[in-house]
Amino acid sequence: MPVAERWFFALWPEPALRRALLGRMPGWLPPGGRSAHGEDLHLTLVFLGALTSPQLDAVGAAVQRVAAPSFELVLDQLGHFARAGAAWCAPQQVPESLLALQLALVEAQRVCGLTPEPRPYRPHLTLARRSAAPRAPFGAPLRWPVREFVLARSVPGCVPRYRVEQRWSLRP
Ligand code: 2AM
Repeated sequence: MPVAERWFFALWPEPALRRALLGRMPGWLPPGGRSAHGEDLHLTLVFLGALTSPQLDAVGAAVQRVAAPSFELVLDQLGHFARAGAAWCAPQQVPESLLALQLALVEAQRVCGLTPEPRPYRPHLTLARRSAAPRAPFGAPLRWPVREFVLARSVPGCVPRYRVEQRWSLRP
């Protein structure tokens, strides 16, 4: 059976931040893991999973009602989800605006009849899978001015693995 495309809302780093992350990853990550492709680096807001075409249309319409301000993220922390074997980076301080945006998108998901993820939201960018924990310090914080969010999908069997399908600007 073919693997279904999976959809998710995310923050997608600009090329300069992507390059900065990629430049540091070899120093951060222990050998042996599977590093993310540079173009796949992102911070998931809401995981939607497989969607039918009508569900996709409904999600697109519901998101038109989301009005959220721009904000800045300061990436300054490395971590590891041991069960998933995922090494990640994240902001230690999670801005209220990020949480408000994430909640608004969960609400859009809910009004479309989709079931939100029951686990608590832990914003992060996955750097590598099948990885041990990062051993190095983060180094100087990386600032990320967040001006938009995106709807992306996984493309099974492809590298890079994810495609951005739609973008929405945040209020200046
Ligand atoms: P991860 O990087 O921590 O695995 C696409 O799969 C994106 O959605 C990934 O960033 C992934 O987070 C996230 N995601 C959240 N919940 C997921 C789930 N139940 N299954 C797969 N991916 C999920």
